[in-house]
Amino acid sequence: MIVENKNVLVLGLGLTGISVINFLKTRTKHIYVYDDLPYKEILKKLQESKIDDVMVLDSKSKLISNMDLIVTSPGFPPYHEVIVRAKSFMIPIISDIELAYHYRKSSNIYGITGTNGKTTSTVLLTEILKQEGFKASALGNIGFPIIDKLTNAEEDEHFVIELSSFQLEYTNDFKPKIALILNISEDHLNWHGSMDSYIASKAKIFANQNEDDLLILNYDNEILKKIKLNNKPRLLYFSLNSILDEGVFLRDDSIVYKFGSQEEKIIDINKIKLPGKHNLENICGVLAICKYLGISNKSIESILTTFRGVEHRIEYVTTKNDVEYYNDSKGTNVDSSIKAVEALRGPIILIAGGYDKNSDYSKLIEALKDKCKALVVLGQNKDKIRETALMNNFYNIYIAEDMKEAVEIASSLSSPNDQVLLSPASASWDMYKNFEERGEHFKKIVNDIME
Ligand code: UMA
Repeated sequence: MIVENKNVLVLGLGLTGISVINFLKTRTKHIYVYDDLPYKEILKKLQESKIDDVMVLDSKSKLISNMDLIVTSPGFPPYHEVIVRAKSFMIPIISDIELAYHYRKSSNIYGITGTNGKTTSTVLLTEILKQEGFKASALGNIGFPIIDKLTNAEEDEHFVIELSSFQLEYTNDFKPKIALILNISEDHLNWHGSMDSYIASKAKIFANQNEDDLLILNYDNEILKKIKLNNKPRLLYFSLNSILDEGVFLRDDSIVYKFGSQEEKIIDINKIKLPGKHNLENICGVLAICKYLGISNKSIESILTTFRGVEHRIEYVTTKNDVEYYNDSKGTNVDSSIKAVEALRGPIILIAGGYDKNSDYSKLIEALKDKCKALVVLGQNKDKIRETALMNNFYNIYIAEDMKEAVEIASSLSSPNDQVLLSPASASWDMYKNFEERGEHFKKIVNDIME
């Protein structure tokens, strides 16, 4: 057991930190906490969460060197002063994922990661498991910290865990029974420092797997096709572009599963309600898990013919004057926004911009040239996106000071049959608490304007 009678420092007092403190309360010797917030706000947060009996440290505190363990929240980058100091004292640093894994009550753990599509795939798999009669929960980066559920689980409960690269970075022993990596493309470079380190964090999802575990990879993603496996989990691919010897792939209009010499049609793609090619990829990845677990095609079909996606991910908001409005606030990186643009039929008026993650927006501009009639930019990186657009010969650009102005400009530029899409290709942290708050604000403005 890793926390009993130890001095544990918890970094961050958000969803993760609070859940970790509540877990540690009855187990450790002393709990210390650190957050960049002003001291007054830290006390307020602790009070609101009914947490006492913890000691608040500042970043220069000498006590940091006395810690036995640090449990960090995913938002803390590796270059954060406290993390750097802790490393210099050789203090082990883990994420809540690692901590929860050591105290898990069930081993039915399915980890889903990837640059895009994690949330949709996590919800989809959970719904299919429930339809088949299993007790299942969606946890992790989706917005529900895992520690409480995993440590109070029934043995036969199933956990579908959405894992971000931040959460995986600080794992050592964590091992899902099934790991799915949907895709890898450029994201979070300001946190990880380089693409190699981002890929290395993602690869931790399978680092401890062995022949009793399953790893599912996207055969169409060049990075995943080449990814190095030092261990030997059972490997299964999925693909939209290739007929595979084994795995889940498209044959004509059907998704099929091939295993050994047996090939089985799972579902006709025309019956699927989730829009977009990128979602077909997510579905194939999820179906690889389902077939491995022996889930019936009846349960799969019953969900896929009704499931239309999750909030903030290419979410249809309303139609006014024959113009459709879509909220894709979860489009927090370039690749994710390209997928949203590809998923809609067009013509699109795109609202983009927010907190820059050291991204290159030229690929986004290339992708929107054929389908977008105008681009409205806002947020911290609005000038950077605008300059990239101009350099790439896309000229119909408008600058907005806030979301209300962005929606007003987009709406005034639109004509019947157009689609207005909020897909920022950026994080929300310059103007909002999180992407949910940004998406809610967008939807409210759209609906208010419509009235
Ligand atoms: N904080 C600091 N210094 C920092 C960073 C954070 O002091 O450098 C403090 C903040 O003041 C705040 C607390 O830490 O009090 C917040 O911690 P956090 O940013 O780690 O956020 P949590 O509330 O713990 O939420 C985290 C995930 N957030 C991030 O990874 C940034 C949530 O994912 C996740 O749902 C939740 O844990 C439960 O697992 C959100 C996210 O944006 C949705 N994820 C990124 C993404 O999807 O792209 C990775």
